[in-house]
Amino acid sequence: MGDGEGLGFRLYLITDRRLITHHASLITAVREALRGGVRAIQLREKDLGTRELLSLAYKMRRLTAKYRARLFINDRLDIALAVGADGVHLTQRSVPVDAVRSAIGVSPLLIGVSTHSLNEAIKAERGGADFITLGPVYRTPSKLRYGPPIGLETLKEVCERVRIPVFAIGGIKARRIGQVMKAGAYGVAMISEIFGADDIKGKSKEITNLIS
Ligand code: 3NM
Repeated sequence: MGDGEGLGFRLYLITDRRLITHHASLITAVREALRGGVRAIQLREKDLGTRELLSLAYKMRRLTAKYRARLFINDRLDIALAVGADGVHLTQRSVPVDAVRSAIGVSPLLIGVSTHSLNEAIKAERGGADFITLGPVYRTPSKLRYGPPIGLETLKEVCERVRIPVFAIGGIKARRIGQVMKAGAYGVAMISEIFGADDIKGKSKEITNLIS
């Protein structure tokens, strides 16, 4: 994938069903985002057991396929393969990217990796990641769970040092897209800006217009 040609999306929407307050369900909320132009969804519902997650993943697969959007499954290669997802998204605690890469052989499954520093970004690229998220760029409401913000300077440095696409993550809002793209990000990954919006479809449209 090298320079990112063909990835097909610059907005990477990550799920968190606990944030869905204005919609009946995560499925409804994701449908609104897809209607607003989102082309890649990462299913990330870490508290669900395997069977529940699998059942939700099948639903997401049907829904995203209808909109020709890509589906990624957080951490779980087994579930990604079972539902025919487009990719798996690995964390720093997942099975390492090189092991997943060799396990999937010639499969076209895409591999995204969450990274938080230049060192992790370089390792992910060397291990065979198709793309990375890098963050948190800004302070996120989620209790600094992802560590202190790395800032725009680190984002810029990583974007200069790796060739695979870098998605800025962590506290990304519509008003900050200009600065992260200027720092060299290929795209943005977000949760609350979209799933916390009253109008998920409208917010998705606004953001896809800003980055395409
Ligand atoms: N990963 P929001 S930050 C899931 O830095 C996630 O790797 C991060 O949520 C990382 O868009 C983050 O609401 C939360 O800030 C992103």
